[in-house]
Amino acid sequence: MQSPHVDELTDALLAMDRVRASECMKSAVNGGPPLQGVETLVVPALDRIGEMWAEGGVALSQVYMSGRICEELVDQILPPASPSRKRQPRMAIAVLEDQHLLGKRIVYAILRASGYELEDYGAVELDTLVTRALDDDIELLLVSTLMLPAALRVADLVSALKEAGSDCRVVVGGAPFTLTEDLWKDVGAYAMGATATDAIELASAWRDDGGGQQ
Ligand code: B12
Repeated sequence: MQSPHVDELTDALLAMDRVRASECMKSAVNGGPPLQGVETLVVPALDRIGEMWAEGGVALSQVYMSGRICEELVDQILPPASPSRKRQPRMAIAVLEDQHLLGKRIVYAILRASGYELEDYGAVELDTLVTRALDDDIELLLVSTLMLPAALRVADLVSALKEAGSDCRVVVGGAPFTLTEDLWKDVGAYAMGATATDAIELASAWRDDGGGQQ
């Protein structure tokens, strides 16, 4: 469901008006769960701005500033981390060969706020990601990609981990996977998440689903 404030936030972002954007966010959250504000307002507004940019209607600088302002808004509203952290499964999150960091940041913050402990590898190249996941003995690797070439590289990531004898499950998310229904299966991912909430469900389902039984 989309928030009725999406048009207003889109206008404020394109005008690079931080104050109006922040007020809009506050009205949308209005005492409710902060994640809902992000999923129903920030994601659709940025999606719309991305489409406008693809059609030549707005400048890349406006897309960039919209992303930056949304990062600030998300930092302001996401809840603090839970004090009793869940350390299972051993998890990490990364953006693979891409600089679209906002989605990863939200998924990371939401998982931590829900009590999960996980490594944040930032934006990394394939080789670094494989090495770090193996060194840390990661069991659930969350990978965010927003560009198609990066999404296709997940296939190399999955084979490199398998070749090294790892049972690590790779879960993917981001625009290419939401736009092309079966892409996550084609690249050999274990699962795909369309929202940050899906990441929580995937982490909690890990054990019920046979994870960690070796
Ligand atoms: C903001 C933005 C930028 C900003 C990024 C700022 C930042 N700090 O992140 C800037 C201006 C830097 C940028 C640059 C570029 N961009 Co850009 N950008 C966008 C835009 C408009 C929004 C992305 C975003 O932040 N969305 C909001 C976040 C919260 O949503 P999200 O990432 O999808 O994450 C949510 C879910 O997907 C999910 N999720 C995400 N990851 C994961 C992972 C897991 C495991 C799970 C469970 C869930 C999950 O949870 C999140 C919360 O709900 C998109 C349009 C779009 N539809 O995505 C284009 C878009 C991704 N960009 C695009 C392009 C082409 C570029 C550039 C190449 C432009 C250029 N010519 O330079 C560069 C490349 C930069 C690079 N090398 O990475 C294209 C990609 C096309 C393609 N198919 O490859 C898009 C789709 C625009 C378009 N319609 O054409 N961009």
